[in-house]
Amino acid sequence: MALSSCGITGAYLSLHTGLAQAMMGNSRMGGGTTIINPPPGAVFRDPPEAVKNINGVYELAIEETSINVNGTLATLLTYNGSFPGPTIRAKRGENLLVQLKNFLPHTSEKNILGHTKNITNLHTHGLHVSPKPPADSMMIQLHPGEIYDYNYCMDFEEPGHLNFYHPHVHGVVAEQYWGGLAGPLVVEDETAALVGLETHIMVLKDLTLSGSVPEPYTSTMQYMHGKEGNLVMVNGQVNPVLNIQPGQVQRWQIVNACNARFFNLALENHSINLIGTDGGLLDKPYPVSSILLSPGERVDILVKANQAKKSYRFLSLPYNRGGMSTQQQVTLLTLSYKGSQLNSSLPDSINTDAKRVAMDTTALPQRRLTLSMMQGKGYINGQTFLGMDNACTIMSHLGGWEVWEIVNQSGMDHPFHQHVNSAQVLSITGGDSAYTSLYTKIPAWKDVVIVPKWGSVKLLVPVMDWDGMTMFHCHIIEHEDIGMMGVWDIMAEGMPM
Ligand SMILES: [Cu+2]
Repeated sequence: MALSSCGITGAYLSLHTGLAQAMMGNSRMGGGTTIINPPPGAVFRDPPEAVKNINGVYELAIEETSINVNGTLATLLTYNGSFPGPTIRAKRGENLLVQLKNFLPHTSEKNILGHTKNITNLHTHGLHVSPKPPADSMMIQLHPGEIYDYNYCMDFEEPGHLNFYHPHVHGVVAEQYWGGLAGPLVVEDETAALVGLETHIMVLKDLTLSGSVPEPYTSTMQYMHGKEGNLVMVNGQVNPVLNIQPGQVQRWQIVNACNARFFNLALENHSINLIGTDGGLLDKPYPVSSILLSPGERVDILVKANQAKKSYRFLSLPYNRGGMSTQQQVTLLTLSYKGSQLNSSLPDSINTDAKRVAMDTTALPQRRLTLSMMQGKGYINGQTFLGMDNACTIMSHLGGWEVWEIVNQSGMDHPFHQHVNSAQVLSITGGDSAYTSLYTKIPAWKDVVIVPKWGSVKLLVPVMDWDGMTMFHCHIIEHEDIGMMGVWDIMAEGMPM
């Protein structure tokens, strides 16, 4: 039996919507869509920049911190006291050094899934780095009080993309992520095409507070649904005001760091010019009127202030991700024209290396991964994740290409994420036609792709540069915690399968 819209949803939905309306002064429009349209808030802030210590190491301390969340002092989980975490920057060819310190309280308390709280680690989502210790290994676990020195060789990294870091200990990720733990990780550009543009990082994150703490997980249904917060924030701010000069072009690097909320991004009266995706920069700007951004996905866009001199809302338009979610229209930020006229133009060309891979795929290894949900658990090929040695496991040989078909046997969309290697999208069945026509045509590299409800996706997956044990999973974080995750065992060349 797969999850579909069901009778249990009513009570949760009315509570959810009621809370949102009470806190935000929201209204409802036709077709069951809730409008979250808070008044313009404070001046937009980029996340703080992380600073290396004298040894060239980024130190990240995970701790409970009192944070002003839309006027309420709340205890969140933070990296270095910041919500979202500070921006880490790295370059191709260097070694990225990060020291992670778990300063969470000692506890033997278990969550409702039966996993011990406050154990954590670091996943560098989007980096093409080794999945072995001391790099992006999911087997590293830090108990409270423990410190770990991560070292990521960036020799094979693609320049010019926004990634992010967050915890990845199975069973407790959703709570830690919901509690505040996510931060941006930029791989610097090597193109001259974007030099001099005013650039902003936008970490999209939602949260519902219960008193002064993030609303706790109290039911399996919350894991099945995935939590969506009634506060929808950009860099921890509700509807901040970002100024732009008339005629100016700005670059926005955006990551969806929500547990389960999908965005359908649109800027009133303006085109969005897509120049980069999860895995790097595109060959040229692609103008779109709106673009879906599921949990874990990133977009790199250019916005040109070519309209009348006033304010415009950056919105998330209604989208039905299925299951039990309501459709919402959310105002994310307000773009305010201010200052003297500029005459900036969009670049014609961005990344001349960006190409769609032209390859006869018929002789490549073909894999089929089916995603399903049942009775409080998530499954891939009928197996729920119970550990690295007890999960859906695929074995690949380093140095080749593969075709993965991801099939969704449930009534809600699942954003499918594979670690280490980004892929190109060959085809998508079902879902949003604009998303499909975009990602099956442009030279994009993706590590998260929406697998539409009852639909499927085919990916062309390179297995390059790094061997070791890594993961693939649904990036609705709750679904990962209830087992919609598998192991990708990449064998070094010459090793027998
Ligand atoms: Cu999912």
